[in-house]
Amino acid sequence: MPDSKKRYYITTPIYYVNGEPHVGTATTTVLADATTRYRRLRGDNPYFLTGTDENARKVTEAAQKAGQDPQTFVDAVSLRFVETWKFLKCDYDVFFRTTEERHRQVVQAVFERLRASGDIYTGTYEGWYSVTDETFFRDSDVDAATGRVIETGAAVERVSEDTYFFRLSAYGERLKAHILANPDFLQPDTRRNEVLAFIDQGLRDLNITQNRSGWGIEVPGEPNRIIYVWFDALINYLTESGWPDSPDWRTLWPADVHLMGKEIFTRFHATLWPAMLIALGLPLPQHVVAHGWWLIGGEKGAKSKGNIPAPQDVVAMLQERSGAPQEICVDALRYYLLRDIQFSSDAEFSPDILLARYNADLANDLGNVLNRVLGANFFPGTIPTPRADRNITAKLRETAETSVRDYEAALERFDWGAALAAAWRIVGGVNDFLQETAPWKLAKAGDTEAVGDVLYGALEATRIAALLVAPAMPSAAAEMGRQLGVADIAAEGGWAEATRWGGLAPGTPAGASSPIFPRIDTRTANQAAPKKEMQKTVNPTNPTFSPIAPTESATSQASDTITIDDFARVQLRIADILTAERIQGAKKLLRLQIRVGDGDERQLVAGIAESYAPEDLPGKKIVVVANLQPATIRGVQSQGMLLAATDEAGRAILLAPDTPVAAGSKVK
Ligand code: ME8
Repeated sequence: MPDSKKRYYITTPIYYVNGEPHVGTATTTVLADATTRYRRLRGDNPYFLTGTDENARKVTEAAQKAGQDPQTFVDAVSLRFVETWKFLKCDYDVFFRTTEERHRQVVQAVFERLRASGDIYTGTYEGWYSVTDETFFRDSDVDAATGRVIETGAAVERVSEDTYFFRLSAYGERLKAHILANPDFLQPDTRRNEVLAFIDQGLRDLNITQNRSGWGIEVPGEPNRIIYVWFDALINYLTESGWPDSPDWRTLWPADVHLMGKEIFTRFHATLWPAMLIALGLPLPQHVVAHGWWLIGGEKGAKSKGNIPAPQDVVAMLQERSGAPQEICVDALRYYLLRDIQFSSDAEFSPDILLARYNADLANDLGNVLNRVLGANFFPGTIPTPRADRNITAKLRETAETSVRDYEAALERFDWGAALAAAWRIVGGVNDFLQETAPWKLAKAGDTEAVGDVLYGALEATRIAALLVAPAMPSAAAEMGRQLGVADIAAEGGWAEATRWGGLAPGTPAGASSPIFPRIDTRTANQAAPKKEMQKTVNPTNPTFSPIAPTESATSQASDTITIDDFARVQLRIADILTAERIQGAKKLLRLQIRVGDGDERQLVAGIAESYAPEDLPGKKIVVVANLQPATIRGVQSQGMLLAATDEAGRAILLAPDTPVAAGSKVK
């Protein structure tokens, strides 16, 4: 490593190669990649490690099942991870494999040091081992009736052997003191509390060798003993730094953040690993952060169950449905993973929600915002010059500035959902701004200078939104940059400057504009053919894909309450009724032509014929759900739904704004 300065070191778990990558493992890798890209923008010289954990027993069992020798098997599956991360534009600095010789040497060096210091000692282990979980369990962890681990449901085997222990029990108090003194060491708080409770129960010394030979890292000088795979695997983060021999190891160590799913947090990354580091006299990582799981039909998506889709299949489905280029669909998947993965809870992975996010957030909001300005017939072709003495953009500018601050604060917690929500506040701000300032009217009135003020404000705010989006969706942001005439929307190290209002250079020619995320027609979403794509999931042992039974979708498990995010997905808008007519043969229905903002005229079918005469409706303002899946009612297409109350007599009463407000205005 040529750098002498400390780098911002980000890691994902190193994944077991007993099965292929899927949207679960992809989530942590995309979280790490987006964080790396963000840190690069900030000039923090990040370093991103991912890789594979290859010495596990479950890996040899998977190789056996596949009829391959372990090395051939791990080489092939490991390559699938490399390919998948490249496909998802995850631009890591190192792909770490625990079968590398340099790693064996460091693991053995750690073992020797800790044996010399008395932290590793010999004893007899009597208890349970689960190969699925690669974890030792005590009697109280196992359901005697089923012979399975209570927490995970995994099968166990009885173990009784002379072995080596790591003196974990000696480190509980020091670890607790560190956790209490560093509130952002373990995140989120719910998990941190879980770890404190786990330590309070008393940490027990851990069996760290297994009596077998062959695949795995040997105890130094003892070919019949293999070092326990978790003791080996955790050390990967340190091996990469070059410790202990490289003079540069402090350039990477301590790691800035270890990212992972919640199941490997409490027992391994938040207790065993820091205890090993304290025993070695090494500094602890700055942050250890766990996210929740993707559930599939309410159950954890896992490669051992084969119930969770491969990212490539999800992207293929999006490509087929949208017609957008592959890299744009990759960005859409990245967006969904980052936006909807939860830190303090689990979330359902659902193609329906992905499609709803795609249409609402990407096609409607982000992808369209530029087109609304650059595609308008009054756009002059180059970035206009705003007049310095006009403050028409003051509110929009403030929205952009607070959103940048919110985004930064969210990313201090690695909370990409909140960060992206902040970026979307800018996009929403631009749409509101256009609605309020109505540049098309200014253009009609011939006020070119005022049009310039508005267009500059809208484009500048969009540039800042594109910058915030860039770490999550690099290809879409680059395309936005191209349309804005900005050479490098995400220039390395230019964060402070780039987030400042006024970065767009007046006079620069804009690129040709076209919608980046073509809308997906979701009317066919529930039909069998397209859904089949999503039924392809990862086969745990075979590097090809195999279909499995369809799973229940998230929408069918709705509970009574919704989150603010759920509500935010419903786009309520003010609309003007243009025309209204009866539908032949349908007593209750009217066909309405409505305008939902500039250039957005559509037809909807409403069941209000018994309450309103068609001739009374044109000119009325109503509230509509603008992003409702289109439907065909009595052979008439309906794009949206209007809101109406029902009175005691069962009559429909249209909801309307209490003062006239422009069509397209948001209702929230
Ligand atoms: O545990 N939802 O490897 P692993 C969200 N080799 N994330 C998920 C997920 C889901 N349903 N399923 C998996 C190991 N993940 C060890 C790690 S590190 C020194 C050794 C993600 O292949 C999540 O990051 O079982 C989880 O922690 C990881 O994959 C587990 O990967």
